[in-house]
Amino acid sequence: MSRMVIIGAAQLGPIARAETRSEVISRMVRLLRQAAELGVDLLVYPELALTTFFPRWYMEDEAELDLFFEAALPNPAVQPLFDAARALGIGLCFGYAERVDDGGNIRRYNTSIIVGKDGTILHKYRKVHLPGHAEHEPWRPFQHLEKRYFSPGMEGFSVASGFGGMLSQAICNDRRWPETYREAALQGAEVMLIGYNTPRHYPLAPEHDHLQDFHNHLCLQAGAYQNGMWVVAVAKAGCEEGCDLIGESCIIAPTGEIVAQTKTLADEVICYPCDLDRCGEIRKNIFNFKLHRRPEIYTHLTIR
Ligand code: CDV
Repeated sequence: MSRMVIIGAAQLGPIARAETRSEVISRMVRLLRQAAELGVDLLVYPELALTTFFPRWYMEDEAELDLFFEAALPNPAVQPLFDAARALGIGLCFGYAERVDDGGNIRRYNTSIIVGKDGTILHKYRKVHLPGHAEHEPWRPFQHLEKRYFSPGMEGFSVASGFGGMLSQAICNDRRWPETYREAALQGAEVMLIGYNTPRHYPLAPEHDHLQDFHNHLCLQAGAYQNGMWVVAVAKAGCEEGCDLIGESCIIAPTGEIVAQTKTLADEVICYPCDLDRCGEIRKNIFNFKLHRRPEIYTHLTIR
């Protein structure tokens, strides 16, 4: 089996609050068709790809909140994306808001899935690092209520085999934490797929607003290099309901080099032929975990 996989990043421009699932899915299918022309094997979309980034609004009404969630996937609204991907022979990765009804006990997660070329779900990940706050903070120009609307994923970082290699997923804020990549790399991950919604304005430290693009690539490139893995990072970008979201979606080689990057803040596809054997350039050498890691010394990480 070939170890070359053409991975695409399907950046989405802003999604309005009033935009329906069908309208969003049509946009996603349009990008999928562009990716097919480029020979893409696996197409990656952003975090919470099916709706606007709703944690920016405070909502008390659960029925209103649930409009942004999926109770099951695939469902009739999302099925056209699964059908088109299967017909074109392309795998998918996308984020969505997941609502679980466990015998009347409702839990909500910020979730992402990888779908194989045959339409089966290969991997599911629930966001571990939930940023923001749980209560309404009216002083902010916009809310970031992930801590209110989602439970943190307790399954942690895991891997799945597919597309000739080992894949893992993380979501947005996870990309800033080195443990994310290392947990996956220690399980053999060769590709990390990450969707994000990152406002340019960070109300707690606005003096860092001009560094948002830099910090985005800084942590993604470090994660790729320090773990010898491909990283595919995909934005929801542009001015969404008055909130500016950064773009610069990119594909990063295990050397830490950006090999493809979007140029717009709108719907846009980029891709790159990722040779999974290139992970060895780093993992058999400078970051040979077996030879050089010293977990017995990292006691603050390994002992609670
Ligand atoms: N969606 C996110 O997780 N956004 C965060 C912001 C709030 C800092 C991020 O890390 O990009």
